[in-house]
Amino acid sequence: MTVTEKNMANAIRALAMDAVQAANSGHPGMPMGMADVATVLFSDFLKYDPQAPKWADRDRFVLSAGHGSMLIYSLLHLTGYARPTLEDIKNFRQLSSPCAGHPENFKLEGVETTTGPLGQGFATAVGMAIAERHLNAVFDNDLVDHKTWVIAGDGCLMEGINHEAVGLAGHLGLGRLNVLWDDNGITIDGGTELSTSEDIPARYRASGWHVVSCDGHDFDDIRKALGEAEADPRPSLIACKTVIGYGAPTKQGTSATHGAPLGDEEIAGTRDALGWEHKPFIIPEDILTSWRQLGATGAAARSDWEGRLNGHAQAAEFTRRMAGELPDGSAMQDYLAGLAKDPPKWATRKSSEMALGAITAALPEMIGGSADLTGSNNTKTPSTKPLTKDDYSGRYIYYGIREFGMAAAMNGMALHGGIIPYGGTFLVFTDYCRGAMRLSAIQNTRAIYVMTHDSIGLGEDGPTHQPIEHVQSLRLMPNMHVFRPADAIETAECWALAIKRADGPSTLALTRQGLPPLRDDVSVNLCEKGAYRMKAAEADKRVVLVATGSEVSLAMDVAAKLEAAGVGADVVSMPCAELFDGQDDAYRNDLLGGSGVLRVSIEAGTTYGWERYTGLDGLRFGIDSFGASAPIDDLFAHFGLTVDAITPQILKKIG
Ligand SMILES: Cc1ncc(C[n+]2csc(CCOP(=O)(O)OP(=O)(O)O)c2C)c(N)n1
Ligand SMILES: [Mg+2]
Repeated sequence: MTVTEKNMANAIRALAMDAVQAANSGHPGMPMGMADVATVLFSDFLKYDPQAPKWADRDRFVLSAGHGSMLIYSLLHLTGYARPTLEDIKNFRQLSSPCAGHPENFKLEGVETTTGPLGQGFATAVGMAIAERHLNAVFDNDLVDHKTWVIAGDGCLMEGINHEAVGLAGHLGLGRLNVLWDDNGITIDGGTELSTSEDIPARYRASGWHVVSCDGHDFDDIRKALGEAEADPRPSLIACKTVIGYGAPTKQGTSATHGAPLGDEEIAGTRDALGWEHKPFIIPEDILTSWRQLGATGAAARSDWEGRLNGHAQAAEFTRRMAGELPDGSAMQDYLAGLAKDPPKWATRKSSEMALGAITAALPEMIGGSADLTGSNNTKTPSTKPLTKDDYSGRYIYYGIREFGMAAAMNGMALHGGIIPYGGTFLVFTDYCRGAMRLSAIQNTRAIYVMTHDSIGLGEDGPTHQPIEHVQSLRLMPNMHVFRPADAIETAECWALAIKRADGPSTLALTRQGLPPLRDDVSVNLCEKGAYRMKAAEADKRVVLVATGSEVSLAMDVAAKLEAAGVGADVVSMPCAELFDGQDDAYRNDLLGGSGVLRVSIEAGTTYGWERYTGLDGLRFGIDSFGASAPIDDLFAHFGLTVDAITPQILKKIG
């Protein structure tokens, strides 16, 4: 019997409904609705090789509608990836299985990015498409020549981040980005008419996209639409009219199929309706063979590409960048030596700019940018000319006022490989980026967030712009390293650590205001342990002052005052609490321990959480309300962050 495309698609449907039923949780509707479209994509369009899932010039496929995870698990299994096995699929959503509730890129090769928070997969794919064009321009067609395909649902298109992603992709003319929209008119609450009356194609066209539609259950029509999308020089939206839960006799076309098992009776009815007589998790030999043959066809393109790479003059450099390895030698040594000779009084945002000057000159894989605050974030360097529609070789992206879109695109670039992205905005607007920063942390991406104006120290812009809880709340995020350097040398050291960190994101919290230099020794990167003793007590040690960023110099002044009163005080600078927490007990106790010693924290943000280092009997100086609009000196005085306000409280406490 010849295997029809419908049969191949039905294999996806069956795996999806049976796995969800077995797990007694999950989302069968989306994979069943998009099975036909996905079958065409994986048959005739997507460039992939299950034997070499990480091959650099593969097309990137992003399942932005991550709740439909059984769609990608089925496809990976059927086309012959080593994982997931059928056993893995049978254990869908169980601890032992890589087939997690939502696709996780660190669990399965072939899953390019972790998805689930709607809209972010799409926006991440924009970053992947930028990375592809950039590397194509820097290298050539022989090494980099692929597309980015996305499956997105109504939810992905409705999210606010979609507007940012669509605007950016249209502006940059990312013609190799093709989005297959699962246009099923259904979300969880019911029909999309409950919540939207937007003319989606018109919005995309107005943003410079090409839009085409098809009947998502007519193979020829799907093929025609995908072909048109592929040929069009603009990014494409392919509106695939589908029926959610296709095949389920009483539930298809309704939100009942979205996120719950269909139930035994409905599943039996679906088997009848689809003509699928096989038992759960049984894929007939001929259908599996057809899928495996399809999966095997990509090997030729991959080996052709390997041949081109092997003879390529830039093979070593391309391979280095894609592996995320840093070039030999230190980008920083000369720069640091210069700082040590004549330590400057810069704001740390300025110090960051100067450090970046050295780093971006040495690391061509760095692509910077800012969400319309280039002159404030100090993210542009002489080496990073603009990346534009007309010149993708540039290394600086004007993201516009799209903080969330920027952060998601940074993830996409990092995940694509070959690029180390950094991007800036005001620290307070990490609230706008947070969803993507969290996915950076979950996915271990080397994305570097340059967040300036990091406290009330920014002055007159007032409470809407003054971070209070931000630094501490980012520290709460697992796998996020938060750096808050105190002067130009610490800033350079923190940058070096962020770059070196291949398996996770970093946030640099940087000041608007100038800061006095505190260091002149650059022989060792003292920030590497997260915290270090900047000044040792001269008189008998009674106090340890722990501070970060702009408050380290304040702590030094407080310590001087204490010493003058005969009270010995250490000052510990803690530029990265996460790194400090990773040190052994001996190091941590040496810095903060000692009985009878009062521990005091000073940070111009929430005091919440500082008990961790001061203990309950310590003192915590910070700000537990919103800020205020005033000149900087008035603000620090108003919030009690001055030598005169702090010192007497310490003296009183130690009696
Ligand atoms: C940011 C975000 N908000 C909410 C959810 C919860 N959620 C998961 S799927 C879904 C509905 C999505 O509708 P659609 O994209 O049309 O998917 P379909 O029901 O068609 O499969 C919602 C609200 C989520 N995953 N991410
Ligand atoms: Mg929908």
